Amino acid sequence: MSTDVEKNKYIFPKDFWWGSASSATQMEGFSGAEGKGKNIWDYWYETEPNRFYQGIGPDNTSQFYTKFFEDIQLMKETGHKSFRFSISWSRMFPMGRGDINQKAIDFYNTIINTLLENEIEPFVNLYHFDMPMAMQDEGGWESRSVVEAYVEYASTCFEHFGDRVLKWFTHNEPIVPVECGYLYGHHYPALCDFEKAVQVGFHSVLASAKAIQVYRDKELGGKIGIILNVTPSYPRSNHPADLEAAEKADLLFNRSFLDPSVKGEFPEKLIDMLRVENFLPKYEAEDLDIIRKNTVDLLGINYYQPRRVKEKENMPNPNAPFMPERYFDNYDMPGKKLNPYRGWEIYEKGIYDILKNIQQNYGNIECFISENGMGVESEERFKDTNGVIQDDYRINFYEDHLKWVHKALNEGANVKGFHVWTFTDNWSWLNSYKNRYGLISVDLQNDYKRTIKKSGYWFKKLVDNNGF
Ligand code: BGP
Repeated sequence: MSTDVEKNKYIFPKDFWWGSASSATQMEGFSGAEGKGKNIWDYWYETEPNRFYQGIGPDNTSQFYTKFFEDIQLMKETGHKSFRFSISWSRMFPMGRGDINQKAIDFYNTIINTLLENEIEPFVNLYHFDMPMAMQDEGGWESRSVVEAYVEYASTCFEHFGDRVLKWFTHNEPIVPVECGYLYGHHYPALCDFEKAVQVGFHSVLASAKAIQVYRDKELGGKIGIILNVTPSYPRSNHPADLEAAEKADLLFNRSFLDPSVKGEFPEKLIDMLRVENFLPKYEAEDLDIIRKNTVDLLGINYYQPRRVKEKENMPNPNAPFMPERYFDNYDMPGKKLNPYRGWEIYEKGIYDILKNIQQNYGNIECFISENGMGVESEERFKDTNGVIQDDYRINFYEDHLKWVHKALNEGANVKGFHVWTFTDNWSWLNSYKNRYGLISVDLQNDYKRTIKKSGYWFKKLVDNNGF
């Protein structure tokens, strides 16, 4: 008689890190309570609620702040071996620095202890798009003093939680606040200013290196890394003009963080591009040395969609604000597979290409898939008579990506785990609750009631069998 395990084709190594990822602003709730200070999301919602889908703001999230006991039990039920959450900087330090909020320390201590009691390893991220408003008033990542405040905050987290947390991350997708906050208007302060964007990017890299340095000095015995959305840039064709466009997009959006984080230096070609355009950031003499000496131990890779580019066809008005798109046009591939709700292309092989790139060009550094997922609108339509959402599309999405992860692994990629985005349906920035990503649904109309979806049961089986 064949067992389940024998039937499985895609078996992963022992101790593979199966779990999910989340972020403070997207799940905690109580955004103006329990001593927490405002972050940019609280402020933005207060001042421009119309920007948020159906006017739902960051206070009205899945309420992990009070429901975490139930949630951690659900993690257990769905097979989690690890769970990534982020610490809210403005919950720890309501003003960004100075007075610390004891309730925040108690809260995160309880989360960490409860996870460990349930044999779920906490992976802790320090920054997930959530600048404290007091720090934004000082210029956010544009400002050097904010870099110092962040390092103080990181150091405090290591001191309080570093005896039990052995996997730390300095940032989640640090290119996103650069793009969304300083180029395309999706995050506060919603500017369009390439010079500031470059400075914000540089300071985020510097903040990461400085936090790594502080972590290492404390000799706490864990690992520290960064989480990047290493979206591959695929050229429309092999024509040299398309190849060059893809290389430029890759330099700006991927290698700007990947190279300094893993190799300790910015790519020469990127520096040249910025120099030619007169957009090099301001920095101090010792910064490059700090970045060189403090590279990551571990790389988290978030993957949702590829980037496709082609040669720039029409040159923009030279007097218009400088945008990265001066170097390339985005290319919409005909017949692409699409998640229509989020508007993102689904290209499973992208996850393999990233892993191979890390294997071949980044010293095969230890890495894991730190986010992958599919957001779907109006998921209630897939509820069965027992109220369970039959999200087969999500199961297929994960399996189709995991097959490529498995192939990379077989070819020697140093990939240690797979975290789905996300655990419970959560609040998605400007999209609020439009698209649901969870293994577990949250009913906003019924006291945030949690119900495991079909994908949650699938995930449990996946983890139990260590594959599928
Ligand atoms: C990633 C972020 C997450 C999450 C996810 C889904 O880029 O790290 O915070 O939100 O994308 O995107 P969205 O919520 O915009 O649909």
